[in-house]
Formats: sequence, C-alpha cells, structure tokens
Amino acid sequence: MPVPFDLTLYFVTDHRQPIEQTVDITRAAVAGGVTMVQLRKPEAHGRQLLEEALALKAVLAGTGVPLIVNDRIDVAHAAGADGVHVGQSDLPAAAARAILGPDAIIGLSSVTPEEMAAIDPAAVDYVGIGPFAATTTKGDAGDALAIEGTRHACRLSPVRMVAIGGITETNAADVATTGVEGISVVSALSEASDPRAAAHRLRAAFETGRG
Ligand code: TZP
Ligand code: MG
Repeated sequence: MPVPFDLTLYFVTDHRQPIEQTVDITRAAVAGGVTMVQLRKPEAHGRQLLEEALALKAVLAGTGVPLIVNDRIDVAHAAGADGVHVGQSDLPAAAARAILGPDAIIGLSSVTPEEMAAIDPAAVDYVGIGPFAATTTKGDAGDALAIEGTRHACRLSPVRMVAIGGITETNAADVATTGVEGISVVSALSEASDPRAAAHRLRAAFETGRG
C-alpha cells in the first residue's frame, strides 16, 4: 500500500518554465496548501528530468507532499520519487507497479468508458480525468468534460479521482461538486503572480464547493 496521499490540490509543473522558476513556484505553492506535486516535462531527456526531479525532491523534503514524475518510471525510481503518473500510451500501470513496488503512488490518465472499465485498482492509486475545461497548456487534451462529463466519469470506477485541465479559482468550486477528490492545475499556479496566495484561494474554493 502506498503512503497516504491527499489529492485536494495537485500542482503539475509547467513544462514551458525553467526548473529554477518551477522550484520557486513549487515552494510557494506548497506553503499555500498544495498537497501533491507532479514533475511534467514531456520534451526533457532522462538526465535533465532526473536533475529536475532531485531539485523538486529537495524542495519537498520534510513537507509530507509527495513527488510524482510524469511518464518516466525509470526517472521516478532513480530520483526516489514517491510515484509516477502514466498516460494511456505510456507503460501500463501494472508495469509501473511491478517496477516501483507496492509503496509507490501510481496515477493514470483515463477518460473514455473503455479506459475507465480497464482500470486495475491493484495497480492504480488514483485516476486523472480531463480536461475539465478548455486548456492551452496541453495541445492534445481533447474536449472539455465539464461538470456532467466529470460526474459521469467519476461513477465509472471506484478508484480515487482528480480532475485536470482548465481549472481556475473561478470553476474550482464547480469541480468539487462532481465527486472528484481534488483538482490538478498547471497555469493557475505557474502563471500566478503570487503562487502561495493562489494555492490558498484554489484550495479554499474547492473545499467550499465540496461542502
Ligand atoms: N493533462 C490534461 S489537461 C493538462 C494536462 C497535463 C494541462 C492542464 O493545464 P492547465 O494550465 O491547468 O489547464
Ligand atoms: Mg504521459
């Protein structure tokens, strides 16, 4: 079993920013209430990604906030990260589980009913669903699920869910009504003038919506 983790406010790093900026934003956002961090940089090679993962691990040391690496199980392992987040075309979640072991946090992106039905609860600790709304951060994110689509997706699997894509302080409370355990954001934090205050407001909005 992985260590307990809290999906309430999950910061996914912005691949358009250098690691120095990502480190500063992450430190501030965690101080403001971020509960999970994912290093996501699809274009980075292994060595660069490992260095960035180690830099983020140092920022998160002692905070209790887990570090998840996007796509790269090998980098997650080499960095001693807490887990990995895989997509539908990455290595399967079961392979991630076999490689990283029972204590690792394994996240999977799923959206269609077929993908939801195929989720193996023994291999997957949480599912990322989205995009909730239009996003410019990921070009191939697909059509927005909105409230009804997110609510429907939540009913298709017993695995814990987090919503991603186009989530802001304005719609975070709406997302909370769908059944997801948390919100995952890139630009709402990476582009905030004060990431600490923005994290605080995002979390407050989600928790208000959750009731
Ligand atoms: N996966 C689905 S949408 C997305 C990812 C990584 C990007 C979300 O970025 P933003 O800026 O929070 O809309
Ligand atoms: Mg991926």
